[in-house]
Amino acid sequence: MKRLAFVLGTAALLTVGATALSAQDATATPIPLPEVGTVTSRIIDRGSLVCGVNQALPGFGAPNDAGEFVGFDIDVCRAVAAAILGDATAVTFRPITAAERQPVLASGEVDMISRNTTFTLVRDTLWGATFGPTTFYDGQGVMVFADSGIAALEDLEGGRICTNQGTTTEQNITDTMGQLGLEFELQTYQDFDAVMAAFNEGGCDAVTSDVSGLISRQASSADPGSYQILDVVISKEPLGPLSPEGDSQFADILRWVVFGLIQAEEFGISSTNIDDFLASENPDIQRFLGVNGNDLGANLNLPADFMQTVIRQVGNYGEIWDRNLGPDTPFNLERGVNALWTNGGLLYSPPFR
Ligand SMILES: N[C@@H](CCC(=O)N[C@@H](CS)C(=O)NCC(=O)O)C(=O)O
Repeated sequence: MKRLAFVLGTAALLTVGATALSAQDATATPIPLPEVGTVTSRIIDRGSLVCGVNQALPGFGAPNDAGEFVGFDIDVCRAVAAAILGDATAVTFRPITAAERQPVLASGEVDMISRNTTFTLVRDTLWGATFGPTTFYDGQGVMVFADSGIAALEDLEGGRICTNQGTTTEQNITDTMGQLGLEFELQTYQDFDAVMAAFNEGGCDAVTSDVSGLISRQASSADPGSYQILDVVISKEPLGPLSPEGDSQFADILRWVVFGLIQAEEFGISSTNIDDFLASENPDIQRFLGVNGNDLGANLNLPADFMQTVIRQVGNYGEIWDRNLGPDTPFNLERGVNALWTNGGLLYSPPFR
């Protein structure tokens, strides 16, 4: 009886005070909705999201011929801006090297980073960062000249392997070569342009980085056929966006916007067909789109239809993939493990409720 009274009392309170909580959560103790956090506030005040990005990784983050930043990671910044400001173009892109990621996040120079960044325990704790969901499951590979005769890591015994500083890449290659009992010389450079310059001048026998990065470099080079990516993956590199640790409200927005991109693809909701779903009778879709009285957006201090804005302006995960990395691009990447879980991949959004 006591418990029932509690539940009924809670339900009554919810009806009056916290409409943002959905029906499934009616037994949860109502707490005030989160305050707008410091990072979200400064984004709203300046009318623009400052996003730390790559400027040298075509397909993921790089300026196009018109000087506009484009790429898979760039679209993640745009999706967050669409959710908070209602405008996917309200982003100030701040190009950063790998080694600059932690300092610019700590100094508050950027609101978030979306720059092929591997989620690791040390970064999550010591960088003062909160990682969002993984947007691209990757692994570290090795690229050589196609005519080098190098076909396996063993062929790099005594060789020079190059990569850029401030990356997970340095430790992985050192660990792997050590475990195989292979001597090698590691040469590191400030950015990957310098790595490729050294490689092309004969200063390195191989370059190593995330496979996505190697494919990007190979496909956007003058002579892709002159390079060969070895059939070896030496690490797990789950890449995703991150935000400053101090603002959990902004971190929640980032997390749910990324999940929303994935969930939209699972629902089959895209930028071109979204209007067909507005009258859907599926309660999951109604909650997701913020229609029929649903307002999950309030839990994030966002408009009820924030995911509608994101999808209309940026598209779902699959659209973002195709636009930047798909068959009509020089990269033509397979979805592989980056397919939806329903297609045998790893992409899985928790429920929007
Ligand atoms: N995922 C790794 C590597 C990130 C990284 O910096 N990759 C290189 C390799 S493609 C890159 O982005 N280079 C572009 C540049 O030098 O600006 C990490 O988080 O440390």
